[in-house]
Amino acid sequence: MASAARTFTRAIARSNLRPVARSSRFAVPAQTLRSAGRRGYSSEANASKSNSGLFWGIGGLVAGGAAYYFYSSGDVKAKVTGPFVPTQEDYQKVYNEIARLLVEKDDYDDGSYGPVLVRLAWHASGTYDKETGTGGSNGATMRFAPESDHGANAGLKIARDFLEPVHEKFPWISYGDLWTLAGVCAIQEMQGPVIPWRPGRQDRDVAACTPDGRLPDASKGQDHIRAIFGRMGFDDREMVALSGAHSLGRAHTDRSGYDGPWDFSPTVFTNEFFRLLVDEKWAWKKWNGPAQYTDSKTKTLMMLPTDLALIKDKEFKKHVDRYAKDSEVFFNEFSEAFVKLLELGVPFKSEDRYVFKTSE
Ligand code: HIF
Repeated sequence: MASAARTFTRAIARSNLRPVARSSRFAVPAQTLRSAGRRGYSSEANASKSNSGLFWGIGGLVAGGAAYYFYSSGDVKAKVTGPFVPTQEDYQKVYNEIARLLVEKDDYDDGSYGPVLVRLAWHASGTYDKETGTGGSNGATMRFAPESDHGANAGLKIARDFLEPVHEKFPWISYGDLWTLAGVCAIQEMQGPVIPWRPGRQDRDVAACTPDGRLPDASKGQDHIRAIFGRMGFDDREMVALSGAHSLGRAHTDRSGYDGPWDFSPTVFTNEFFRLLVDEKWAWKKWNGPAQYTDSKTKTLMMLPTDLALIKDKEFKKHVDRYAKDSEVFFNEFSEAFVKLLELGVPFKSEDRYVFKTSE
């Protein structure tokens, strides 16, 4: 299956796609290095107004103070006598391990677990309700039924299981932090924008599970998108920016019932989703499955009814056009919106965010 990813990558190389720019706000050095064809970079400084300066600071006490974890990894020999307080360096190790597994386990879907990790991070976070302050990635309640069985979460066990060995290796990290960090890692490793991230989620028990129906229904239109993402506190611009994540991955008939990828490079983060929305002709797919669109030219791509709503609605369309034209603007605005998504409802103790180095 890894060859499928390569096929897609080759398809990009063959096509006339514009080069993908990375977020200048977060990653000017990255952009330079990536455009020179290199994979690794460091982008520590200038992550955002609120996080300039501190990247090696206190990560917050782990596991609510109840359990103390001690360093047992080979590289730290000293006996630690107090509670383990992870630093950015420790979280970078978690990042590196996820990145390593993404490369190692390439026999899945289009050659990467990256997209399904992004979906896990988003579904863990997207249950947030600003009125009640409930839901969100704090708690990682998707570990439990009924939330794990909610229709919208079908298939996400694959992502949770993928991350289990990482949790075994770094038992001090909460699942909420692990899942969101994995989403950040996946986006960055798939050549997306830098996503500054901060720790602080604490796992909660089954009682904190959110009711079914908080995640979006793909068969609906713009009113539904505004209702769901408005409940989380997003505005139109942010809703459209987030939607660009559908440049990643695919739909599966045995999960949502829908079928197919949104673009020709489902393991590379690009602004292709927007370009295809405006450049291609989309028609209803003729099949026995749920109503979805397919591109008239190749009939190999797909769009959900909620995706098409982004060009049917005038206010949404303005942003679709902006992002289709300018990948750098999209990368910047996506990053800001995704940071916000992952932080909804989390009682952070620190304002400081970490920017992780991508793998070499
Ligand atoms: Fe998705 N999304 N999403 N989504 N999504 C699917 C897959 C992915 C919606 C529906 C679906 C967002 C918003 C919405 C990803 C990331 C994000 C699937 C297919 C459906 C049906 C699932 C399957 O069958 O495997 C709806 C209705 C949304 C509101 C408009 C976010 C913005 C785009 C918030 C977001 O980040 C990713 C990644 C996938 C691919 C998963 C995979 O396994 O490849």
